[in-house]
Amino acid sequence: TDPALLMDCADGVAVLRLNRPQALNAFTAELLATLRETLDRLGAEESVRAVVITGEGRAFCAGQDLSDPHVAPVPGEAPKDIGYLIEHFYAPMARALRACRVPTVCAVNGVAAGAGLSLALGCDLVVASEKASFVLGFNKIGLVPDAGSTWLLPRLVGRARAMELALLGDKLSATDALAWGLINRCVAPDALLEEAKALAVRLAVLPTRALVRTRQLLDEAQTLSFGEALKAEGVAQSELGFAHDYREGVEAFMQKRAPRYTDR
Ligand code: T3D
Repeated sequence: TDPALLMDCADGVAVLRLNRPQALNAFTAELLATLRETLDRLGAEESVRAVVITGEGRAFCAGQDLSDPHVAPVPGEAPKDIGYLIEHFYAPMARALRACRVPTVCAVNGVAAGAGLSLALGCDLVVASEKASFVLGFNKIGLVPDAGSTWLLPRLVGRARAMELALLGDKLSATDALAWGLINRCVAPDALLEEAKALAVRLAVLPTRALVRTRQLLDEAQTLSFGEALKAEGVAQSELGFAHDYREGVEAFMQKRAPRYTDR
């Protein structure tokens, strides 16, 4: 059988494809572990400077595979501890994504449901096909949103819209998702991968370390006061000020040439 996660690399961009199309790319524990390990590994590979995540087939990802008897309830059997799955598979994947040492772009090719939506929103930039849609759906199976979506959603769209998505669980079209500020771009299905790759290539030639530090600062500032955020910016700026890429960036600007960034 095909591996559940496919990868190819070109121009400093690694493209990851969730590859369980027959199951709408639903997550298994194995797929979650592979995704986490892959994100960690790619972040440490010098030749990789950005990651694109997309799905094979008509869906992006339907969230947890509810037909997996190891996880989902089976009639007549005792309930399983799904907290274990969250702690050891979903949370580590979400953390690896948010801590990835290179920028991430999601190319949402079809429906993103449950933790599939969390995966998409956890990326730095999100491009969706006009055919894509977003649905939390946890409300319909008696669970709470997970894999980071309780944190991400209200920050992206505000509490009112986050509550609507979480409590009603309606499917949001890609055009509405764009209008709501949930995603960055909505493009024709045929243009999706090229658009996502083009954004990733742009990110790949920028100073990786500064980009990743920027993500970290924006995330951390959510719980800081204005004064604390100013301090955190100062710490990061001082660190980057000693690094190669700052010197290279200014030098290239003054010499009117393209910079060559290398810091990680
Ligand atoms: O243990 C835990 O659950 C904890 C972990 C939590 C993390 C989570 O992500 S929980 C949330 C799990 N996901 C969902 O609840 C979403 C369920 N799926 C849907 O709501 C819909 O299928 C979609 C909105 C994703 C797509 O709708 P649509 O109309 O395009 O397709 P469909 O007809 O509903 O589905 C097509 C097939 O895929 C269908 O099977 P069939 O009838 O062709 O044999 C459907 O059962 C199957 N499928 C869809 N989602 C899943 C799935 N099979 C297993 N797991 C799924 N998540």
